[in-house]
Amino acid sequence: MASLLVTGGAGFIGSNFVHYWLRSHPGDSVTVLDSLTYAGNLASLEPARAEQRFRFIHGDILDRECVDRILSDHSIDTIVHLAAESHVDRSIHGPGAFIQANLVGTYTLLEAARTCWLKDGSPGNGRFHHVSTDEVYGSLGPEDPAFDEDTSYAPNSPYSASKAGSDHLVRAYHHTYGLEVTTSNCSNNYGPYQFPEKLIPLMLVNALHGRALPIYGDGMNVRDWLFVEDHCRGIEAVLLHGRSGRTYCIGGNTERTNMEIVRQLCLHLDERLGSEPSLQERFPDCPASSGSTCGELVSFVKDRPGHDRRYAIDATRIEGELGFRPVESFESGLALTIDWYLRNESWWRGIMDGSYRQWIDTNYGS
Ligand code: NAD
Ligand code: TDX
Repeated sequence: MASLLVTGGAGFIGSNFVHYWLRSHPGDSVTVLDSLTYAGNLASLEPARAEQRFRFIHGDILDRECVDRILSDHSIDTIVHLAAESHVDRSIHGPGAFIQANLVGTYTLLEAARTCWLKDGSPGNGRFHHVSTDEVYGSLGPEDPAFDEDTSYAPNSPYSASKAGSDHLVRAYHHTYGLEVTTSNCSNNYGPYQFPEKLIPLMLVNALHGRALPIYGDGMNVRDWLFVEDHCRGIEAVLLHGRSGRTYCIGGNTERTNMEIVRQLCLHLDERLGSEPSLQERFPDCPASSGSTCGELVSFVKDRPGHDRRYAIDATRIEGELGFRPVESFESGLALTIDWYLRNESWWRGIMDGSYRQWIDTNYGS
């Protein structure tokens, strides 16, 4: 029986990971440490909160005492580190928070793990898994081969630079101190519980309200999309079978331009709302509710500064070594995602109208 600490477990991927792990590993316990920034949402953990094997701790990965206490009080043997500032646009406007959370936060966790697990300098029983991103490798040209584990680092945004720095720290703690670590660098995720500032949920929520769909630049930037539960399966494969000290790239083998993503999302919504009167009643401002198309909401806006053109992952290592392959296609994953947002309106409404934030400030401090 393992005792996991999931940092950032109230965020998008973290909450999906917690649900996936509790479901798939009935003997394990899961402790979440999350400071509940604007991106953290306790409602995303609601289904887990009834489980005795689950505990939520409101705290910051930068708080060394708090991390030390958790590691020893709950005999943590596995850290799955997801806590981070994660939105590229926010990193452009305010890089400081990214350096603190992503770089200093990862350093703080590594120090705590080293102190707890390598007490007498000999290898202990703990494993530190670091969840990172393909953005650390920079931007690809149209004909370039996809990123793999040997691609040189070339981060272009304050976000990706802070993640790159954290990857290097994790590597260094393995080489210098012998800490048992693994790192995964994943492509763009989408799915349930994603904060509606990222491309897919933002476009979805805007389209339902008949608001503009803001496409940066020419809309031809390419991302490699992976359904979030497949990412969770990939992390699981690395945790269970990955080699210590090794890095694994995880991708969806699904390169799409942003325009293709938005077009497909619009077609899907046109079909659902065009044929379901109950959805038309709930979302009267969506063009699809009155026989028109969501595509008419597309609006080209000023490009993101330093906008990376293309990301793609070559997942040969994780496929060959660990037998991991995504289960969902982009089409099935997108359908699941849209369906989830339509069924869970109260989740995203609470974020959009500020009532959730008020509740957090009252109960947990701002
Ligand atoms: P998210 O922004 O949805 O969630 C981040 C969570 O971390 C939030 O719950 C937040 O409250 C928490 N957090 C932030 N700073 C903290 C701190 N100092 N102490 C404790 N908790 C803190 O992010 P996400 O999209 O779920 O991403 C999770 C991880 O996966 C990140 O490390 C990100 O870099 C990486 N990643 C994300 C994607 C993607 O497409 N979303 C792809 C590859 C890798
Ligand atoms: O309104 C928008 N319009 C638009 O054209 C938004 C929010 C995004 N975009 C574009 C920018 C990107 O080319 O869509 C693409 C995806 O944007 P984001 O959802 O912001 O994701 P990205 O910048 O690619 O980064 C994501 O994937 C890698 C996650 O946010 C990171 O945390 C992860 O590491």
